[in-house]
Amino acid sequence: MESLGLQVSVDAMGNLRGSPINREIPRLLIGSHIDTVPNAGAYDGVLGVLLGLALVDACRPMELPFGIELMAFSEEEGVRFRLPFLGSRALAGDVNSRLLSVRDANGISMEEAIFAFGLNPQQMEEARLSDDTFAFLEFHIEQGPVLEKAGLPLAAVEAIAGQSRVTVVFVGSANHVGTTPMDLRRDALAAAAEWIIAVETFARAADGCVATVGRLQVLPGASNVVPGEVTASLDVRHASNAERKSATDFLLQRAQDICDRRELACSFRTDLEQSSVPMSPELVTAVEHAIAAAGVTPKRMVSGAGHDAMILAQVVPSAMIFLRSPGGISHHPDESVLVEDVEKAILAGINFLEHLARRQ
Ligand code: HGY
Ligand code: MN
Ligand code: MN
Repeated sequence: MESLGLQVSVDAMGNLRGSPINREIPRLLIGSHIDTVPNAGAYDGVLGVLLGLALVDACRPMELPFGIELMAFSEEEGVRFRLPFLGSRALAGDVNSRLLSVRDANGISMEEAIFAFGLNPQQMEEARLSDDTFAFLEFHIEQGPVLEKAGLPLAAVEAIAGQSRVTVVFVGSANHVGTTPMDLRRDALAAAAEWIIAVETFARAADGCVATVGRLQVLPGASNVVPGEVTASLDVRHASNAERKSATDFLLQRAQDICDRRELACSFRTDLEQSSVPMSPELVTAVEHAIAAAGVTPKRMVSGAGHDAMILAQVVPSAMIFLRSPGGISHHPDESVLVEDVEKAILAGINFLEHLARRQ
């Protein structure tokens, strides 16, 4: 960023920003996240930051009537605090004391973690998006099979599917595995396992719905103790908010029914209710034209994965350009991109900047 003449700073939520020196002109924000998931690939998020750098570099001779601010968002995935989009929420002015009080698995609050990192959460207001930002563009890998199946390198994202993240706790009773007869057990892991199959069975039959139990904590976690308590994560996605909510309600009711029959207790904590978010229709059309001008058949699609653009879209017109994911693989070390697709993305990005320049 510094080598491109940008002013580099880290804001109170840990976002790394490269801001144009000239603060008098309107600016376009380009960026994505630099955190990721455990055992991940090398492109989810960070590719969008590097493509932003490449565009700033490529457009230097263009004398654009606007500046480009680069953003490397912190904590988009929500792995540590079970809450995603923390960096982009700071730009949207959506960080409050309740959020800062959320604690990680070691009991450390978000506020304590920010201080420990050497930042000051009291300066969160300064992280808000600057008023003269007129649009946000995020490049991102598709993370699914659609573009590979269509034989296309790029797509314009028209909307980002909503997501519900709920923590479900199954409470039975721990006991000795050798002395407790099967009909006298209240096995929390057996109950959770029955529910996990019910989640998969439901989602397989529900058109356009994906539902996943990705994290399981089993207590006390010894092989010779009947599991007394299981904490499970539920992640439900659907392009329609109503369908997603009814699917989530149905799956939580299934957990309750299974626990009632097995004489266990269960409790739910909703960690995230994120509605589907449309991208700016005008910018989606501009992205389609920019893709076509790069010699690629334009295609629109909905994103099943969440992105910082769904938070930024609440405060500034936003657009996303997807790049093909070979094998449809993501959140896995085998995640990759094709160099020629990255080249097309830069070309489409330059076309998009020229379109914005003509529009200013
Ligand atoms: O979970 C997601 O949708 C994204 O990877 N943050
Ligand atoms: Mn991700
Ligand atoms: Mn991502």
